[in-house]
Amino acid sequence: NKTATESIDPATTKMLLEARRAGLETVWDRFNKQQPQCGFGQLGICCRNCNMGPCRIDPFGDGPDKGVCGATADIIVARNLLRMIAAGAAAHADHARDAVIVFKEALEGRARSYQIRDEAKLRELAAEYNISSWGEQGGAADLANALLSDFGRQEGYVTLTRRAPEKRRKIWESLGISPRGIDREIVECMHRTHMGVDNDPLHILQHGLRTSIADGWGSSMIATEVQDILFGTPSPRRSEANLGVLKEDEVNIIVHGHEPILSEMIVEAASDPEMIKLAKSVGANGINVAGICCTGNEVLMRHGIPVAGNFLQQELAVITGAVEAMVVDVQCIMPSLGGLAACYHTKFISTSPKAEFPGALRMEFSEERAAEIAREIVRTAVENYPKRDRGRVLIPRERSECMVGFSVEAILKALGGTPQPLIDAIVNGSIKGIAAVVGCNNPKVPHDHGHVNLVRELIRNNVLVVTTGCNAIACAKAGLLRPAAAKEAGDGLRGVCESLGVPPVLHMGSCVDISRILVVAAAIANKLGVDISDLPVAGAAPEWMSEKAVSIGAYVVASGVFTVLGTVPPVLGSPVVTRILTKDLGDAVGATFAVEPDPFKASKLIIEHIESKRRALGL
Ligand code: BF8
Ligand code: SF4
Repeated sequence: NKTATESIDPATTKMLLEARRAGLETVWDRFNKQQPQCGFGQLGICCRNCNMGPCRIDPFGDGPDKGVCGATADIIVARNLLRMIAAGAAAHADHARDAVIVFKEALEGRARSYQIRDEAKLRELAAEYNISSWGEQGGAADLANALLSDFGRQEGYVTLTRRAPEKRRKIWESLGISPRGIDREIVECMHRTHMGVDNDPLHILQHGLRTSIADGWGSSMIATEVQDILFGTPSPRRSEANLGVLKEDEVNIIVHGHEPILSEMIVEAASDPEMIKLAKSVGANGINVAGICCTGNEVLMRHGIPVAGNFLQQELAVITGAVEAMVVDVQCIMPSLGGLAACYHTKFISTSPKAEFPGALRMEFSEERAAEIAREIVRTAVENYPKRDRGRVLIPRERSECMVGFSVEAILKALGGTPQPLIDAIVNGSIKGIAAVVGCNNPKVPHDHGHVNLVRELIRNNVLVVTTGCNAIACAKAGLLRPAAAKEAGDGLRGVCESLGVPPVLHMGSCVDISRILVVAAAIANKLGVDISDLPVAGAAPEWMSEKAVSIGAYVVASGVFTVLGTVPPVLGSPVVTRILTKDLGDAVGATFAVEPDPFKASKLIIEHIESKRRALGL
């Protein structure tokens, strides 16, 4: 049974069988057609950075050991990795910038569909940015401009890096990796990797850390803060996850991508009584919005909108034959969707001025006309409902309950207003430590296998798990985000969860919300008067695939958190780069990367790490 090696999620294996029966190609088929994948690429030793190339290094040592310009495998691998970080950091920076622009336009009255939903957070952020004009007219607009200035900052450092514990900032300072402007670091990545510029692997990777810090403590943190201000800070709520959330008798609209700027408006338009009336007039019982990927996480966290699946399920959602519209913005959207949607009645609707796709119906979004465009999109979906071919509808039954919405504020509230009870539980050992398990799916790994097994092992061993991104969706589908999942946890963690009524795995949001995890880590470190690298915490990305994940991994390690990757990054062609990432970084930033595809072994690495940090703290 081939599908068993492709996914551990029964809804996914069912839909994959259906895809094959119908002769439709999915990501797994294309992955198989790529086998064997290029060994030079896997090892990171091909370079196309100038037109004397492309060059590649012979990993066995009999062929060329340098590119035409003289670049060694170490230089080529380091440069390629830096370009991955640049691309990932750019994705988060552009996302954050767009959120700030909407915030600014909302304040100026141009983006009328958007409001301020969290005034308290707005004031706190203004204080952090030293907006002294606060209270007078224009105070909030000054904050918007101050946020924007972090992107092009020419003096000082990215503002929110101040949230990092002092010891951490000193480490960055001494290594020369405190990030200056967000855009500046990304531009400098491209400059340094141009032919004939930065040619020392360590020096190249240092800049990678700096760029990634500007992502984690800059772009991603700004995106989270501004989205909370505009759409509300998440609080605990219940919902459901997996393809079974699609409805047989309703108009199904999927929001897929990353920016809540769009999905929030779609959610609002879909609940408009006039739209619901229209849906009834075409024979549907209502309008059902469901998410995929991180924009799904955004509306799940804030509104309890159900989530239809994670990254590898996007094509399968179309193959249910029950989706009237798949509405996308940016990031992690497969260009195969247009062709697939054409095999069904599904409208594949692209909305971002930045992202066009073959076979997409273009309904370009603008902040000024946000509500109007969202209504047009919803209307298009509703009017498409009568075209659904009932004979081809196959919605798998699987849907799991979940509890979501654990922002930092929500966690503090659950703890009674202070992190002290959590710290006490860590000190007395009922909770051994905290692991952030995050990241994508990747067809190199059986879908969800890495995620679910790693998380299960960790909670069984009394490690509290915090999650975001596609890992969070995997956990939701596996039932691990239910308070009842405390039964699967070790006795200590179980006791804490049961007394608080929370799950042993806390959904903290989308991938940009990993910034929330940094804030929690900083708060605990500050409370204990230590550095983040002293804490019994770890990170993991069991099925990562995107360049954003590379930037995230880099800033998590640069923040002092040991991180285990489940898929191998393209660095093994350089013994020097591999040694820096897995060893030397420990001396520099107090944390390293490890690579372990087996989730059971990865859990052991994490637990050993947590135990050693506990011992060092005398716990
Ligand atoms: O930003 S986890 S597959 S959806 S990149 Fe993409 Fe990866 Fe999912 Fe979230 Ni994050
Ligand atoms: Fe080859 Fe050097 Fe040009 Fe890269 S930069 S393609 S290694 S010559």
